[in-house]
Amino acid sequence: MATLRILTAGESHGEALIGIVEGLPSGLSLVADRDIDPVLAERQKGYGRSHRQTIESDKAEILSGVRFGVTTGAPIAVRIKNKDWKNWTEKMSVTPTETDVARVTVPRPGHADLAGAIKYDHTDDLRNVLERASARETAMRVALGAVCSKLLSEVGIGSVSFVRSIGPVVVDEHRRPASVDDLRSTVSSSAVRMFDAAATESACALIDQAKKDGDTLGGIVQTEFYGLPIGIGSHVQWDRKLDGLLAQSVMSIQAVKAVEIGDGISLAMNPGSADHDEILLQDGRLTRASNHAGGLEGGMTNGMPLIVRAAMKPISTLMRPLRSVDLSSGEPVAAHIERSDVCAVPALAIIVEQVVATTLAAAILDTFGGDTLAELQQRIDARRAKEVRRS
Ligand code: EPS
Repeated sequence: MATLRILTAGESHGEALIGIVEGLPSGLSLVADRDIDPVLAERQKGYGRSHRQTIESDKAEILSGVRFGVTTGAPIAVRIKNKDWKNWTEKMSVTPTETDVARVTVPRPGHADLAGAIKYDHTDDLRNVLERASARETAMRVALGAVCSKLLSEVGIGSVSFVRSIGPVVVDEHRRPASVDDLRSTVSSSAVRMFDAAATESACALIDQAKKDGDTLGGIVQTEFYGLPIGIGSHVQWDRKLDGLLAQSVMSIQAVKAVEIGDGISLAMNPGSADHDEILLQDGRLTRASNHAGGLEGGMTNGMPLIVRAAMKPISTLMRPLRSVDLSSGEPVAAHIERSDVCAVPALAIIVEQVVATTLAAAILDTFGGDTLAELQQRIDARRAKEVRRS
Protein backbone atom coordinates (compact mmCIF):
# COMPACT_ATOMS: atom_id res chain seq x y z
CA MET A 1 0.00 0.00 0.00
CA ALA A 2 1.32 3.41 -0.96
CA THR A 3 2.19 5.74 1.92
CA LEU A 4 0.12 8.60 0.50
CA ARG A 5 -3.37 8.04 -0.89
CA ILE A 6 -6.07 10.35 -2.17
CA LEU A 7 -9.78 9.88 -2.78
CA THR A 8 -12.40 12.24 -4.20
CA ALA A 9 -16.21 12.19 -4.13
CA GLY A 10 -18.92 14.42 -5.50
CA GLU A 11 -21.03 15.15 -8.58
CA SER A 12 -20.64 18.15 -10.89
CA HIS A 13 -23.95 19.72 -9.80
CA GLY A 14 -24.18 18.06 -6.40
CA GLU A 15 -23.81 19.92 -3.16
CA ALA A 16 -20.01 19.74 -2.87
CA LEU A 17 -16.81 17.98 -3.82
CA ILE A 18 -15.06 16.09 -1.04
CA GLY A 19 -11.46 14.92 -0.97
CA ILE A 20 -9.20 13.07 1.43
CA VAL A 21 -5.43 12.97 1.41
CA GLU A 22 -3.99 10.45 3.82
CA GLY A 23 -0.35 9.80 4.67
CA LEU A 24 1.12 13.31 4.76
CA PRO A 25 3.72 13.89 7.47
CA SER A 26 3.02 16.11 10.46
CA GLY A 27 4.56 19.55 10.78
CA LEU A 28 3.59 20.97 7.38
CA SER A 29 2.23 24.50 7.53
CA LEU A 30 -1.07 24.45 5.60
CA VAL A 31 -3.66 27.21 5.22
CA ALA A 32 -6.42 26.87 2.63
CA ASP A 33 -6.69 30.45 1.43
CA ARG A 34 -2.91 30.81 1.15
CA ASP A 35 -1.88 27.36 -0.16
CA ILE A 36 -4.91 25.95 -2.02
CA ASP A 37 -7.30 28.70 -3.19
CA PRO A 38 -4.83 30.55 -5.48
CA VAL A 39 -4.20 27.26 -7.33
CA LEU A 40 -7.95 26.63 -7.62
CA ALA A 41 -8.31 30.14 -9.08
CA GLU A 42 -5.64 29.39 -11.73
CA ARG A 43 -7.57 26.25 -12.74
CA GLN A 44 -10.75 28.27 -13.24
CA LYS A 45 -9.10 30.63 -15.74
CA GLY A 46 -8.84 30.14 -19.49
CA TYR A 47 -10.59 31.38 -22.60
CA GLY A 48 -13.28 29.02 -23.85
CA ARG A 49 -14.79 27.90 -20.53
CA SER A 50 -18.56 27.71 -20.06
CA HIS A 51 -20.75 30.15 -18.11
CA ARG A 52 -20.32 27.73 -15.17
CA GLN A 53 -16.97 29.30 -14.28
CA THR A 54 -18.70 32.63 -13.63
CA ILE A 55 -21.00 30.87 -11.15
CA GLU A 56 -18.24 29.07 -9.24
CA SER A 57 -15.44 30.74 -7.27
CA ASP A 58 -13.78 27.69 -5.79
CA LYS A 59 -12.66 27.81 -2.16
CA ALA A 60 -11.25 24.89 -0.19
CA GLU A 61 -12.32 24.22 3.38
CA ILE A 62 -9.98 22.02 5.38
CA LEU A 63 -12.14 19.86 7.67
CA SER A 64 -9.57 17.65 9.41
CA GLY A 65 -5.91 16.73 9.81
CA VAL A 66 -4.76 20.31 10.44
CA ARG A 67 -4.69 22.20 13.76
CA PHE A 68 -3.65 25.82 14.10
CA GLY A 69 -2.43 25.84 10.49
CA VAL A 70 -0.13 22.78 10.77
CA THR A 71 -0.70 19.16 9.66
CA THR A 72 -0.98 16.60 12.47
CA GLY A 73 -0.26 13.47 10.39
CA ALA A 74 -3.97 12.52 10.35
CA PRO A 75 -6.02 12.31 7.12
CA ILE A 76 -6.81 15.73 5.66
CA ALA A 77 -10.40 16.13 4.46
CA VAL A 78 -11.22 18.99 2.10
CA ARG A 79 -14.56 20.34 0.87
CA ILE A 80 -15.28 22.62 -2.09
CA LYS A 81 -18.91 23.75 -2.31
CA ASN A 82 -20.60 23.79 -5.73
CA LYS A 83 -22.31 27.17 -5.91
CA ASP A 84 -24.36 25.92 -8.87
CA TRP A 85 -25.97 23.34 -6.52
CA LYS A 86 -28.69 25.83 -5.60
CA ASN A 87 -29.83 25.80 -9.27
CA TRP A 88 -29.78 21.98 -9.41
CA THR A 89 -31.07 20.96 -5.97
CA GLU A 90 -34.21 19.34 -7.32
CA LYS A 91 -32.50 17.56 -10.22
CA MET A 92 -29.68 16.30 -7.98
CA SER A 93 -31.65 15.41 -4.85
CA VAL A 94 -30.12 12.62 -2.76
CA THR A 95 -33.49 11.81 -1.17
CA PRO A 96 -36.37 10.06 -3.00
CA THR A 97 -38.48 12.56 -4.94
CA GLU A 98 -41.83 12.54 -6.73
CA THR A 99 -40.60 15.04 -9.32
CA ASP A 100 -39.99 13.49 -12.73
CA VAL A 101 -36.93 15.52 -13.70
CA ALA A 102 -35.82 15.63 -17.35
CA ARG A 103 -33.97 12.40 -17.96
CA VAL A 104 -30.96 12.06 -20.27
CA THR A 105 -31.17 8.98 -22.50
CA VAL A 106 -28.95 9.90 -25.48
CA PRO A 107 -25.21 9.26 -24.94
CA ARG A 108 -22.56 11.64 -26.32
CA PRO A 109 -19.80 10.13 -28.48
CA GLY A 110 -16.52 10.57 -26.60
CA HIS A 111 -18.14 10.73 -23.14
CA ALA A 112 -18.48 8.14 -20.35
CA ASP A 113 -22.29 8.21 -20.88
CA LEU A 114 -22.74 4.98 -22.84
CA ALA A 115 -20.28 2.64 -21.13
CA GLY A 116 -21.22 3.94 -17.67
CA ALA A 117 -24.94 3.52 -18.35
CA ILE A 118 -24.60 -0.07 -19.57
CA LYS A 119 -22.21 -0.95 -16.74
CA TYR A 120 -24.27 0.50 -13.84
CA ASP A 121 -27.81 0.05 -15.26
CA HIS A 122 -28.43 3.73 -15.82
CA THR A 123 -29.71 3.64 -19.42
CA ASP A 124 -32.94 5.33 -18.22
CA ASP A 125 -30.98 8.36 -16.96
CA LEU A 126 -27.41 9.00 -18.04
CA ARG A 127 -27.14 11.88 -15.55
CA ASN A 128 -26.23 9.21 -12.98
CA VAL A 129 -23.04 8.71 -15.02
CA LEU A 130 -22.24 12.09 -16.49
CA GLU A 131 -22.40 13.98 -13.20
CA ARG A 132 -19.55 11.96 -11.72
CA ALA A 133 -17.60 11.59 -14.98
CA SER A 134 -17.59 15.40 -15.31
CA ALA A 135 -14.28 17.23 -15.15
CA ARG A 136 -15.71 19.27 -12.28
CA GLU A 137 -14.02 16.57 -10.16
CA THR A 138 -10.65 18.00 -11.17
CA ALA A 139 -11.26 20.96 -8.82
CA MET A 140 -10.78 18.54 -5.92
CA ARG A 141 -7.80 16.83 -7.52
CA VAL A 142 -6.21 20.25 -7.84
CA ALA A 143 -7.01 21.09 -4.19
CA LEU A 144 -5.38 17.86 -2.98
CA GLY A 145 -2.52 18.42 -5.43
CA ALA A 146 -1.96 21.90 -3.98
CA VAL A 147 -1.57 20.29 -0.53
CA CYS A 148 1.05 17.97 -2.03
CA SER A 149 2.73 20.89 -3.84
CA LYS A 150 3.11 22.58 -0.46
CA LEU A 151 4.96 19.51 0.81
CA LEU A 152 7.17 19.52 -2.29
CA SER A 153 8.03 23.20 -1.85
CA GLU A 154 9.16 22.49 1.74
CA VAL A 155 11.73 20.03 0.37
CA GLY A 156 12.97 22.38 -2.36
CA ILE A 157 10.87 21.20 -5.31
CA GLY A 158 9.06 23.73 -7.53
CA SER A 159 6.95 23.47 -10.69
CA VAL A 160 5.42 25.29 -13.64
CA SER A 161 2.81 24.37 -16.26
CA PHE A 162 1.71 25.78 -19.59
CA VAL A 163 -0.17 25.05 -22.80
CA ARG A 164 1.90 23.96 -25.81
CA SER A 165 -0.91 23.76 -28.34
CA ILE A 166 -4.64 24.19 -28.87
CA GLY A 167 -5.93 22.49 -32.01
CA PRO A 168 -3.31 23.24 -34.70
CA VAL A 169 -1.93 26.37 -32.91
CA VAL A 170 1.46 25.55 -31.35
CA VAL A 171 3.71 27.85 -29.30
CA ASP A 172 7.04 28.89 -30.79
CA GLU A 173 9.72 27.46 -28.45
CA HIS A 174 12.01 30.40 -29.29
CA ARG A 175 9.58 32.69 -27.45
CA ARG A 176 9.87 30.78 -24.17
CA PRO A 177 11.02 33.12 -21.35
CA ALA A 178 14.51 32.21 -20.12
CA SER A 179 13.74 31.98 -16.38
CA VAL A 180 11.10 29.78 -14.74
CA ASP A 181 9.74 32.77 -12.79
CA ASP A 182 9.21 34.73 -16.04
CA LEU A 183 7.65 31.66 -17.63
CA ARG A 184 5.24 31.33 -14.70
CA SER A 185 4.10 34.95 -14.80
CA THR A 186 3.88 35.08 -18.63
CA VAL A 187 1.64 32.01 -18.89
CA SER A 188 -0.47 33.13 -15.95
CA SER A 189 -1.34 36.37 -17.74
CA SER A 190 -2.10 34.68 -21.11
CA ALA A 191 -5.79 33.97 -21.79
CA VAL A 192 -4.85 30.41 -22.76
CA ARG A 193 -1.75 29.84 -20.59
CA MET A 194 0.69 30.10 -23.50
CA PHE A 195 4.04 31.95 -23.31
CA ASP A 196 3.76 33.04 -26.94
CA ALA A 197 1.54 36.15 -27.42
CA ALA A 198 0.97 35.48 -31.13
CA ALA A 199 -0.09 31.90 -30.42
CA THR A 200 -2.41 33.14 -27.64
CA GLU A 201 -4.14 35.43 -30.12
CA SER A 202 -4.49 32.68 -32.76
CA ALA A 203 -5.76 30.19 -30.18
CA CYS A 204 -8.42 32.63 -28.93
CA ALA A 205 -9.56 33.26 -32.52
CA LEU A 206 -9.73 29.51 -33.09
CA ILE A 207 -11.83 29.06 -29.94
CA ASP A 208 -14.21 31.81 -31.12
CA GLN A 209 -14.58 30.03 -34.45
CA ALA A 210 -15.15 26.64 -32.81
CA LYS A 211 -17.85 28.19 -30.61
CA LYS A 212 -19.58 29.65 -33.69
CA ASP A 213 -19.38 26.23 -35.37
CA GLY A 214 -20.83 24.42 -32.34
CA ASP A 215 -17.52 22.57 -32.06
CA THR A 216 -14.81 21.98 -29.42
CA LEU A 217 -10.99 21.93 -29.25
CA GLY A 218 -8.30 19.88 -27.52
CA GLY A 219 -4.59 20.46 -27.09
CA ILE A 220 -1.30 19.58 -25.40
CA VAL A 221 -0.04 20.82 -22.02
CA GLN A 222 3.34 20.55 -20.31
CA THR A 223 4.43 20.58 -16.69
CA GLU A 224 7.97 20.73 -15.35
CA PHE A 225 9.31 20.03 -11.84
CA TYR A 226 12.64 21.31 -10.54
CA GLY A 227 14.84 20.35 -7.61
CA LEU A 228 13.99 16.66 -7.54
CA PRO A 229 16.62 14.52 -5.82
CA ILE A 230 18.01 11.56 -7.77
CA GLY A 231 16.29 8.21 -7.22
CA ILE A 232 12.59 8.91 -6.57
CA GLY A 233 10.75 5.79 -7.78
CA SER A 234 12.60 2.54 -8.37
CA HIS A 235 13.90 0.32 -11.17
CA VAL A 236 13.39 -2.89 -9.17
CA GLN A 237 9.67 -3.54 -9.63
CA TRP A 238 7.16 -2.53 -12.33
CA ASP A 239 4.67 -0.91 -9.96
CA ARG A 240 7.32 1.25 -8.30
CA LYS A 241 8.58 2.82 -11.55
CA LEU A 242 7.81 6.54 -11.42
CA ASP A 243 7.17 6.89 -15.16
CA GLY A 244 4.49 4.18 -14.93
CA LEU A 245 2.91 5.83 -11.90
CA LEU A 246 2.86 9.22 -13.63
CA ALA A 247 1.33 7.77 -16.79
CA GLN A 248 -1.44 6.17 -14.72
CA SER A 249 -2.32 9.26 -12.72
CA VAL A 250 -2.14 11.70 -15.64
CA MET A 251 -4.08 9.35 -17.96
CA SER A 252 -6.83 9.23 -15.32
CA ILE A 253 -7.59 12.93 -15.84
CA GLN A 254 -10.82 13.48 -17.79
CA ALA A 255 -10.28 13.75 -21.60
CA VAL A 256 -6.54 12.95 -21.51
CA LYS A 257 -5.67 10.53 -24.30
CA ALA A 258 -1.85 10.48 -24.25
CA VAL A 259 0.98 11.10 -21.78
CA GLU A 260 4.56 11.80 -22.79
CA ILE A 261 7.71 12.00 -20.65
CA GLY A 262 10.47 14.25 -22.00
CA ASP A 263 10.80 14.00 -25.76
CA GLY A 264 8.60 10.89 -25.60
CA ILE A 265 7.38 9.72 -28.97
CA SER A 266 10.01 11.60 -30.98
CA LEU A 267 12.77 9.63 -29.15
CA ALA A 268 11.71 6.62 -31.18
CA MET A 269 12.65 8.39 -34.40
CA ASN A 270 16.32 9.20 -33.65
CA PRO A 271 19.46 7.09 -33.12
CA GLY A 272 20.59 6.53 -29.51
CA SER A 273 23.55 8.87 -29.99
CA ALA A 274 21.15 11.77 -30.53
CA ASP A 275 18.67 10.81 -27.81
CA HIS A 276 20.58 9.93 -24.65
CA ASP A 277 21.63 12.63 -22.22
CA GLU A 278 25.41 12.60 -21.67
CA ILE A 279 26.56 12.57 -18.04
CA LEU A 280 28.81 15.46 -16.93
CA LEU A 281 30.47 16.55 -13.71
CA GLN A 282 29.96 20.27 -13.20
CA ASP A 283 31.26 22.01 -10.08
CA GLY A 284 31.36 18.65 -8.31
CA ARG A 285 27.75 17.84 -9.22
CA LEU A 286 26.49 15.19 -11.60
CA THR A 287 24.46 16.72 -14.40
CA ARG A 288 23.49 16.13 -18.04
CA ALA A 289 24.32 17.77 -21.34
CA SER A 290 20.63 17.61 -22.39
CA ASN A 291 17.29 16.41 -21.01
CA HIS A 292 15.58 14.38 -23.73
CA ALA A 293 14.62 11.76 -21.11
CA GLY A 294 12.57 14.36 -19.23
CA GLY A 295 14.29 13.67 -15.91
CA LEU A 296 13.46 9.96 -15.70
CA GLU A 297 15.62 6.92 -16.39
CA GLY A 298 14.85 3.36 -15.30
CA GLY A 299 11.67 4.51 -13.57
CA MET A 300 13.62 6.91 -11.32
CA THR A 301 14.33 10.63 -11.25
CA ASN A 302 17.84 11.35 -12.53
CA GLY A 303 18.28 14.85 -11.09
CA MET A 304 17.23 16.72 -14.24
CA PRO A 305 13.90 18.58 -14.44
CA LEU A 306 10.91 16.26 -14.78
CA ILE A 307 8.99 17.04 -17.96
CA VAL A 308 5.49 15.59 -18.48
CA ARG A 309 3.16 16.35 -21.36
CA ALA A 310 -0.48 15.37 -21.75
CA ALA A 311 -2.77 15.48 -24.79
CA MET A 312 -6.44 16.29 -24.29
CA LYS A 313 -9.10 15.31 -26.79
CA PRO A 314 -11.71 17.96 -27.66
CA ILE A 315 -14.61 18.16 -25.15
CA SER A 316 -17.28 15.64 -26.10
CA THR A 317 -20.39 17.83 -25.69
CA LEU A 318 -20.96 19.45 -29.08
CA MET A 319 -23.53 22.20 -29.65
CA ARG A 320 -23.76 20.78 -33.18
CA PRO A 321 -24.03 17.18 -31.99
CA LEU A 322 -22.82 13.99 -33.65
CA ARG A 323 -25.02 10.98 -34.32
CA SER A 324 -26.13 8.79 -31.45
CA VAL A 325 -28.94 6.44 -30.37
CA ASP A 326 -31.71 7.12 -27.84
CA LEU A 327 -31.26 4.29 -25.34
CA SER A 328 -34.96 4.43 -24.33
CA SER A 329 -36.48 4.21 -27.83
CA GLY A 330 -33.61 2.70 -29.85
CA GLU A 331 -34.09 5.49 -32.40
CA PRO A 332 -31.12 7.15 -34.14
CA VAL A 333 -30.96 10.79 -32.93
CA ALA A 334 -28.48 13.62 -32.39
CA ALA A 335 -26.37 13.32 -29.20
CA HIS A 336 -27.45 15.01 -25.96
CA ILE A 337 -26.55 18.69 -25.55
CA GLU A 338 -25.53 19.99 -22.12
CA ARG A 339 -23.98 23.34 -21.20
CA SER A 340 -20.24 22.81 -21.61
CA ASP A 341 -16.85 24.32 -22.40
CA VAL A 342 -15.53 24.91 -25.93
CA CYS A 343 -11.94 24.45 -24.74
CA ALA A 344 -10.55 23.52 -21.30
CA VAL A 345 -6.90 22.99 -22.24
CA PRO A 346 -5.57 25.88 -20.04
CA ALA A 347 -7.29 24.29 -17.02
CA LEU A 348 -5.72 20.94 -17.92
CA ALA A 349 -2.24 22.45 -17.55
CA ILE A 350 -2.95 23.23 -13.88
CA ILE A 351 -4.66 19.88 -13.33
CA VAL A 352 -1.72 17.92 -14.78
CA GLU A 353 0.73 19.97 -12.68
CA GLN A 354 -1.18 19.21 -9.47
CA VAL A 355 -1.81 15.54 -10.30
CA VAL A 356 1.92 15.13 -10.97
CA ALA A 357 2.62 16.88 -7.64
CA THR A 358 0.38 14.31 -5.91
CA THR A 359 2.12 11.39 -7.61
CA LEU A 360 5.55 12.82 -6.80
CA ALA A 361 4.63 13.42 -3.15
CA ALA A 362 3.46 9.80 -2.90
CA ALA A 363 6.64 8.50 -4.56
CA ILE A 364 8.84 10.70 -2.36
CA LEU A 365 7.16 9.39 0.79
CA ASP A 366 7.48 5.80 -0.49
CA THR A 367 11.17 6.40 -1.22
CA PHE A 368 12.17 8.37 1.88
CA GLY A 369 9.42 7.79 4.44
CA GLY A 370 9.27 10.22 7.36
CA ASP A 371 6.43 10.74 9.81
CA THR A 372 7.32 14.40 10.28
CA LEU A 373 8.34 17.03 7.75
CA ALA A 374 11.66 17.48 9.57
CA GLU A 375 12.48 13.75 9.17
CA LEU A 376 11.61 13.86 5.48
CA GLN A 377 13.77 16.96 4.96
CA GLN A 378 16.75 15.30 6.68
CA ARG A 379 16.46 12.17 4.54
CA ILE A 380 16.19 14.15 1.30
CA ASP A 381 19.19 16.29 2.31
CA ALA A 382 21.16 13.06 2.90
CA ARG A 383 20.23 11.81 -0.57
CA ARG A 384 21.22 15.12 -2.16
CA ALA A 385 24.61 14.87 -0.44
CA LYS A 386 25.22 11.59 -2.32
CA GLU A 387 24.82 13.41 -5.65
CA VAL A 388 28.03 15.38 -5.05
CA ARG A 389 31.15 13.83 -6.66
CA ARG A 390 34.71 15.14 -6.47
CA SER A 391 36.80 14.83 -9.65
C1 EPS B 1 -18.02 19.71 -17.60
C2 EPS B 1 -19.00 20.57 -18.09
C3 EPS B 1 -19.11 21.99 -17.66
C4 EPS B 1 -17.75 22.46 -17.19
C5 EPS B 1 -17.33 21.48 -16.09
C6 EPS B 1 -16.97 20.17 -16.69
O1 EPS B 1 -19.95 22.13 -16.56
P1 EPS B 1 -21.43 22.65 -16.72
O2 EPS B 1 -22.16 21.53 -17.40
O3 EPS B 1 -21.92 22.88 -15.32
O4 EPS B 1 -21.35 23.90 -17.55
O5 EPS B 1 -17.80 23.79 -16.75
O6 EPS B 1 -16.20 21.96 -15.42
C7 EPS B 1 -16.38 22.55 -14.23
C8 EPS B 1 -17.56 22.79 -13.68
C9 EPS B 1 -15.12 22.93 -13.59
O7 EPS B 1 -15.15 23.51 -12.51
O8 EPS B 1 -14.09 22.63 -14.22
C10 EPS B 1 -17.98 18.30 -17.97
O9 EPS B 1 -19.00 17.79 -18.50
O10 EPS B 1 -16.95 17.63 -17.80
